[in-house]
Amino acid sequence: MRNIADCHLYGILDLGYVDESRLPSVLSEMLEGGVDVVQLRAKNATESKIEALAAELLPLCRRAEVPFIINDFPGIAAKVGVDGVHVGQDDQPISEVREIVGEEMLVGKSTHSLDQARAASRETGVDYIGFGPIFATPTKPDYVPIGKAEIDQVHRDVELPIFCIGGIKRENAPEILQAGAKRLVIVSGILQAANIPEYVRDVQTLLQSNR
Ligand code: TZP
Ligand code: MG
Repeated sequence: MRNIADCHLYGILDLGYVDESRLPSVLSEMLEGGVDVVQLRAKNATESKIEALAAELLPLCRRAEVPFIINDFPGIAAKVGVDGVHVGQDDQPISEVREIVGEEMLVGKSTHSLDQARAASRETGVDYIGFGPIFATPTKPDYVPIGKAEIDQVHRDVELPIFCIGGIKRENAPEILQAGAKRLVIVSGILQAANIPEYVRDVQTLLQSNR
């Protein structure tokens, strides 16, 4: 299993973009392209549905040795035995999440400003952060975009792996990397790509030339 510090491209299976019947094939294409870490994000699904989907998708990630992370539900993450859980600013405190998932599981936290990123890095039990939205995005409306200007500073201030997120596409990835990003999350860009493996490979090539 890949270490989170060695992960540079984070893909999210967001049920807002993919019908659940297509999840296994879309995930297979993301893995074929070489995504490093995958999250299941299902904002409007029931817990039992998320649990069933996670149990179905986990073996595909295991075969590829790619960490599989569940958004929002530490209880489901623990029950299915996935590799991680991702929580937001308004979810349970990390200490409670850790009580549910234990010490081994990856725990990620969303941050939406430099101050939140610094705070998350001081919290015990956070393994990585998401930092965004960098740009406004329909995937996460109602959030004020951070912009590119603070990407460099967050990498100076925070030692955890930082995944920039929000409005990032293959087309604008170079400018995000130019601004100091080392790791990217792409949701709709990947899920709406005409050729997912090629899209993922192209972004990985950009990320690799940035190291
Ligand atoms: N958190 C901050 S922005 C975002 C999340 C979950 C959505 C990013 O989606 P997209 O489609 O890559 O802009
Ligand atoms: Mg959440």
